[in-house]
Amino acid sequence: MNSDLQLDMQGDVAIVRINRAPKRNALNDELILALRHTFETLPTEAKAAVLCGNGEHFCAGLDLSELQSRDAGQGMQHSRMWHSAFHQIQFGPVPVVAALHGAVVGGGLELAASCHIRVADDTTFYALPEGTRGIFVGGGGAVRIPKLIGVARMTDMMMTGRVYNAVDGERIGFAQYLVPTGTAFDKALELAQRIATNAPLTNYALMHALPRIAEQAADHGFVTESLMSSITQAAPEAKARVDAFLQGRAAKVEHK
Ligand code: 1HE
Repeated sequence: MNSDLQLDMQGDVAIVRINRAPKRNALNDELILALRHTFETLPTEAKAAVLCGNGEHFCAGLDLSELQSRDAGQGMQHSRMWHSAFHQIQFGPVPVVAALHGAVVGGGLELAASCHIRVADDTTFYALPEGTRGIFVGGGGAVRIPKLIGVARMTDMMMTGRVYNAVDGERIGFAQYLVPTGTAFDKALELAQRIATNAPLTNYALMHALPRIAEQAADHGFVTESLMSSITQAAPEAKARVDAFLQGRAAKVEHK
């Protein structure tokens, strides 16, 4: 394990923490490879994960001190390395909840976008300084970020250097949860613990089938949905959970 990345288990939730606060958790090649390795080799008892950062910021993006001149082929390979690490987060074994605070910028925003749920505290801000640094996103942001906020907003962020604060970031779709300063980790852990109690096949369907279905032509999507629906329903765990509700042993949907 790279010393800039910590993995701890809290029950059946894996806590993955970027531990490079003096450099604002900027991502160098070793950290990217460590992220990939960590999510490839999570302990088998992990049923969900929280991804967070030490210090005042979640992540300042690409470590700019490592930005070297690369020819087109080397540049492609470097970007593809980021893709494969973030792909492992999005399509790995367990749902990942990102706990955000402070800067969530550049590659840090791309990293957050590869997680399944984002919890932001009041200090969070979002930016894509690639635009003003004369570069482009390369960690999957061009694919994932428009799915959260739309092409028009991402274009604006990159062309004008616009920074979204925590409130507006939640409003436009960066984060699903906005919580008071200093509580993003606790909320993310609470959500991950709840997610860990879901039927594994349901979590699998949400991680691996839903994003693909949403991108399929509707006619194909309906069929894939039916397949996934029938597979989950056929599992004994689904029957046990439905029976528990019918016998009054499972929680109702509550509106507080
Ligand atoms: C860094 C980095 C970094 C900080 N690479 N060293 N990302 C950016 O363009 C964001 C650049 N960073 C910032 O705008 C600010 O640092 C922050 C808003 C994130 C935080 O500000 P602050 O005042 O808390 O910290 P600081 O004083 O600016 O930085 C502390 C140290 O971290 C300092 O080093 P030091 O040796 O002088 O102490 C900074 O140089 C260092 N640092 N951010 C390297 N990013 C796959 S493509 C993705 C492309 C991108 O991500 S481009 C966007 C890069």
